[in-house]
Amino acid sequence: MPAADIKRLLAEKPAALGLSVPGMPIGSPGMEVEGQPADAYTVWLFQSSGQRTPFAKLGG
Ligand SMILES: [Cu+2]
Repeated sequence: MPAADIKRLLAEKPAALGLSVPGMPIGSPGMEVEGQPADAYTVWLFQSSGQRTPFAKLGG
């Protein structure tokens, strides 16, 4: 997950448990593959209620 999203979470301090990027999408930090285009992926916010909502949409 991009550091910018973690910084945004810490700055905004929503009532949430944390962020997740499931599935190790190509092009996410640490998952870059030379010669392969980045996947589109979503950074999910897990709320204290147990619901998840999109926090950021990246790549693609
Ligand atoms: Cu990976």
